[in-house]
Amino acid sequence: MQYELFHSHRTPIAQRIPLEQGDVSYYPDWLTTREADALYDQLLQDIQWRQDTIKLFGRWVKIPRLQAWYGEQHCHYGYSGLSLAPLPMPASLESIKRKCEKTAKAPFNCVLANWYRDGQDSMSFHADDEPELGERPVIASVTFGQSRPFDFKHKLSSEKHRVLLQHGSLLVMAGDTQTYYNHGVNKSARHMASRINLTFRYIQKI
Ligand SMILES: O=C(O)CCC(=O)C(=O)O
Ligand SMILES: [Mn+2]
Repeated sequence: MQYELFHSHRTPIAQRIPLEQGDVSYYPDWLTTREADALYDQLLQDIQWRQDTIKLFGRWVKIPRLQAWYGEQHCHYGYSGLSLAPLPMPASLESIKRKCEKTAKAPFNCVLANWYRDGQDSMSFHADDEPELGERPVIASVTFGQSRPFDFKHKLSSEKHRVLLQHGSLLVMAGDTQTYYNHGVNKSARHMASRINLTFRYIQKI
């Protein structure tokens, strides 16, 4: 039997992020505070967190956060010399995945989990534009814990936009967003508590 974590059937309220060539919607109160608090604790336990090493300019370095990769067996994830085989999703991730599918109106079959332990943990600017994600991928990003600024930077122009991703929020990136923009989470000199982010994706089976 599938277990459901969510009992509220509210229609979440979307804010459109004003990117000239992107398609990004932000749902600040996607989860109730109670749901988000409970899931934060559950995910810290359920996820097999690891600190991976990547090759940067010829040197092996530890990435500045912990991560884990879950999904269907054919879903492989890799960059900069790192290759991750998918673990099967625990019930908590499956349940969040189904809720993302309802809001984003798109299917997902894998998720990258990131744990930013403090303000020194970060993710550098990148686009989720790997060929296995297909053209114009839909990516659903769910945040728990510390709010952190999430920055968009146009790949060719000087256009920039910042969104503060709060506890229990959902950000859906679709359309040409990955084609035209990079995104990232900067380090912060201020005190930052811990934050978990989940990015659900869909990898085609070929
Ligand atoms: O932590 C975040 O908000 C961003 C994560 C991200 O961009 C990714 O997993 O590709
Ligand atoms: Mn990303």
